[in-house]
Order: sequence, then C-alpha cells, then structure tokens
Amino acid sequence: MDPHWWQSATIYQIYPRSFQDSDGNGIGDLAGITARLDYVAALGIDAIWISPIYPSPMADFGYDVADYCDVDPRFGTLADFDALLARAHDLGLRVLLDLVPNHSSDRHPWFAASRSSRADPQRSWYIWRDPAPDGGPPNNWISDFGGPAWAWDAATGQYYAHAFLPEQPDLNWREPGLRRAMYDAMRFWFDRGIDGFRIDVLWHMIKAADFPDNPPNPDYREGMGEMHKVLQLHSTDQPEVHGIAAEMRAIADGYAGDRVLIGEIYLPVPELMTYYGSDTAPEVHLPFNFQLIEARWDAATLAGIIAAYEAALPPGGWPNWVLGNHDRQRIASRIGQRQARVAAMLLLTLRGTPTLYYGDEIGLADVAIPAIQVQDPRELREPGIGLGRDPVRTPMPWDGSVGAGFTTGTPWLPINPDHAIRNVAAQSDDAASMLSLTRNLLVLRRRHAALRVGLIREIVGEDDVLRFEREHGGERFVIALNLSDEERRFTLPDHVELPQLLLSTVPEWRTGGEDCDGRTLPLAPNEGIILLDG
Ligand code: TEU
Repeated sequence: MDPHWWQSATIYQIYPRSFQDSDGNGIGDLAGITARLDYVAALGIDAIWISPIYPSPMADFGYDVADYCDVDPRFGTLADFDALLARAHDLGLRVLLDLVPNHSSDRHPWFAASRSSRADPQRSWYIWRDPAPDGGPPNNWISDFGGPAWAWDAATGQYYAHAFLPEQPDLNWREPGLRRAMYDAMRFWFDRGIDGFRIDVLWHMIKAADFPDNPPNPDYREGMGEMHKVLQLHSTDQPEVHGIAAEMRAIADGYAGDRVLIGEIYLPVPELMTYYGSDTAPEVHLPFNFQLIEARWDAATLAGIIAAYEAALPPGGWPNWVLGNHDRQRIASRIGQRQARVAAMLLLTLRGTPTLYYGDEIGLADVAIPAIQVQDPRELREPGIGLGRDPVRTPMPWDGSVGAGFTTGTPWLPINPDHAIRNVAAQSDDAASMLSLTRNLLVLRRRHAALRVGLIREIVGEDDVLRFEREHGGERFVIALNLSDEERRFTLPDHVELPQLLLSTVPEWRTGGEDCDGRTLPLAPNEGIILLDG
C-alpha cells in the first residue's frame, strides 16, 4: 500500500509572530507567511504547522484562545487564512493548525458565562471546585508555569483549575456540551480545507474525577521549575483522555483527503505509545516524539533511544521525530553549530515523520533576552532559571538588513545579532551552509523511498559514532554520525558492499585521500555521512 502523505512528509513548524511581518508592526502575520511559502516549498517541506492564530489576549501568545473559529486581527483575517491555504495547496504544501482544547482564554465568552454564576448552564464547561476546609485551593496541583493550578473567583466563591496561566482556565472535558463545541471548531477548520491539527497538551485534557493530591516528586531540586515539585499523576494522562483522542480521530477520519492529527504529549515512551490508540479505536496519527529534544547527545544514548522507540511502536504505529519547537532550547544552542548539522542529518534520515522548527534550517541560535524585554509569562513567573521561551521565538532572519527582512518596524523580540551573517539570503548562495545541507538532505529524502519509508536496522552507538541503516526495495543506506569533535573511525558491517558517499556534513574535509583501511572508514570531527550501498 502507498504510504499516507503524512508518513513521507517533512513538517515545518511556523511560529506566526516571528516568521514574516507584512504590515510593519513588528509582529509576523498570515500575509507574511503566505509571502514566504515559496521559500518553504523550495526547501523541500511537505507540510507546515502554524502555532495558534486565533483571536487571543496573547497572555500566552495565542495558546489562550478567545474564539476557536476566527483569526486574531494581529495575524489577519479569515480571508487571509483562506489565501494562505490556497497558496500552500497550489505549492503542494499541506497546512496544519494548532488546536488548543485543554484550556481557553479567560476572555472566551464560554468562560465569561461560566464564571457569571454557579447556576449558569456553562458553569460546568470549566473545572470549578470548592475551597479546601482551610479556604485554600482544593488540592496541591501546581501549574506548569509555577504557582498553584487553582485561581480563586471571589464572586462565585469557588476555585477554577488552570494547568497553565490563570488567564488559561482548563476546560471540563467531562461535559458533553463542551466536547460538542470543540468538535464543531475542528469541523470549522476542516471544512475550510486544512489538512490536520497539532493538538496542544493532549495528555493534560482530563483530570482524575475526584481531584486527589498529586504525590511529591522525590527527584525535585531547586531550579527545575516549581511544577516538578509534584508528579502529575492525577492531573494528566488519565484513562479517559483516550476516549477524547479517539473522538477527535473519528472527526478527522470523517473527512476525505487523509487529514492528520498530531498530539503534543510529553510522556515516557510506554505511555506515549498508548496515544496511537488501537485498530478499533485509533487516536492520533503521530504522538509527538520529543526524545531528541531531551536526550543526552552521545552515540550510545541516542542508539538506545532510537532502538527502544522503534521496538515500542504498536503494530501500524508510524514513528516521528522532533528536534526543536517554540518551547525548548534551540538545537544549535544546545549542541553547537557543528553538531547541529549532524542533528539535521539524523532528523532527516531516521525512520518516521520529521518536524523541523523554523530557523533551525539555518542554525538559528537562542537569543539572550534582556530582562526588560522579556515577554514570555513562563519567564516572568519563575525568572532567572532558564525556563523562558522568548530566546527560541525570535524573528526569522531572512537577510542582513536592519529588520532582517522580517519587519520594517520594531520587531516584537530582538533579532539574533548574528543575523548580518546568519540569514536565509546569505546561506542560499552558499553550498556549504546549513541551509544548503538541509535542502540536500530533503532532496535525498524525496528521491529515495528507503530514506522516507524504508526499514531502519543495525542501530549502533559506539566510540562516539552513531550509525544505522535504512533499506527499501533493494536500496540500502548507511548513515554514520560522529558525535565528537575529534576524528573517529567506524567499521562497515560485512553485508555492506562498496558504498558510495552521497552527502557529508563536512564536505571540505573529504579530499578523496582519507586513510581508509579496508572496511574501516574515517569520519572528520563532527561529521555525519550518508552512504549508498553498492
Ligand atoms: O506546551 C506544553 C509544555 O511544553 C509544557 O506543558 C511542558 O510539558 C512543561 O513545560 C514541562 O516539560 C504547550 C505549548 O506548546 C506551549 O507553548 C503553551 O504555553 C502550553 O502548551 C499551554 O498551552
């Protein structure tokens, strides 16, 4: 059977505030994204996921939704969205939106109704509880952004739950009316023609019915973030969440055109796997696999992670890999520019759907944000311990001009000071650039089914070298990645014949005169290579 489009696709995440500003207010917008779609398509991308574009007070930069069926005026209009979608489809790009169903904005009309009185019919659309006997919060749950996960509403004398900001009250997914309303919002966008959703914090969506205290986390240490004081045993990953995921999947499957659902889920692999669902009750097509974001960057660790993940996949479950997103340190900052090239090769040669974060294709690094310029509420609530996300959300540097081609105005976050050198225009014409490497990797991935949908085998991590093979229809690739900054050697397995070097992350090192000793091949410091067998 032919693979589904989302199995052989490469996904590209766009943070809309930071991709392209078209009206000079320093904030990216939909018309800006549309203008840059040619770039995205030429890069070799198949689908874009756009972080939330809905009307929002922007307490959490769009992850606080005040209307699930419209576009925030800062980003444009529904007509702008339709134009974006049409242009994307003309270019062969699919478009995924970000569904934020765990919580709304406190300015959503649903919440206004819900908090208006205990008797309001929409009271039960949110999670309201009486105070503890001492008048404090109903239990010890802690917000992911620090502080109690409960906010007091003096007017009605109850607390409401918020897994994130108080401005993001949690919706009550035990309430059928709420479920119907959110499913209608999904249909609104599916009817408009979108190709799928990334679902925000899917594992948070339903809480234990009796709201018991969470157990303390024995591994908590100062500086980890207050949320880690307790284990989220009762506030996340409840059995009933699978019913919701299955209902969402049924909605997606009700549409022609192979719509896809991707779940944002930070859980250990065994729990993550349960979000694929079963044959009779499938859930999300792709539960995001964030292990590369969190892994120690060494060959043995990565080989172990890859092999264990592959082994844990349920029958028919399709793998996926993510290297970066709008919440986590950028890969170039985490492991350095040279290893970021190796990481790109890894991401784009592993088995499974890769998701690339905008800017990572040019090695964009985190930008230190002066305290006075901090925007992210995550940083403002627990300052100075490195939890802020502004550094990874800075504008895309398109060229070396003052506004980096991103804006003619004042950018909402500072542009990386290195943008005079590190930008799309400069890297486009440079065959040795990270951008050219990314393009070349995507060309190979498109050209060779083995890299897209082939088996992965022989996953080995030894002596700083991570290697594995991809195989399909008689074609075999060997990928070997040197994770150290010294020369290394690795030995080709016996079943591999005379291989041909297709791509290196350090091509300038390879003169043809490298000292190859029979089946033992050298790797330059920080070099990754793709070999074609025979
Ligand atoms: O992020 C969820 C998220 O990253 C945290 O819950 C994470 O699990 C925690 O920091 C511990 O690792 C999503 C969005 O991606 C993020 O931008 C939003 O702020 C958040 O949900 C709320 O919608």
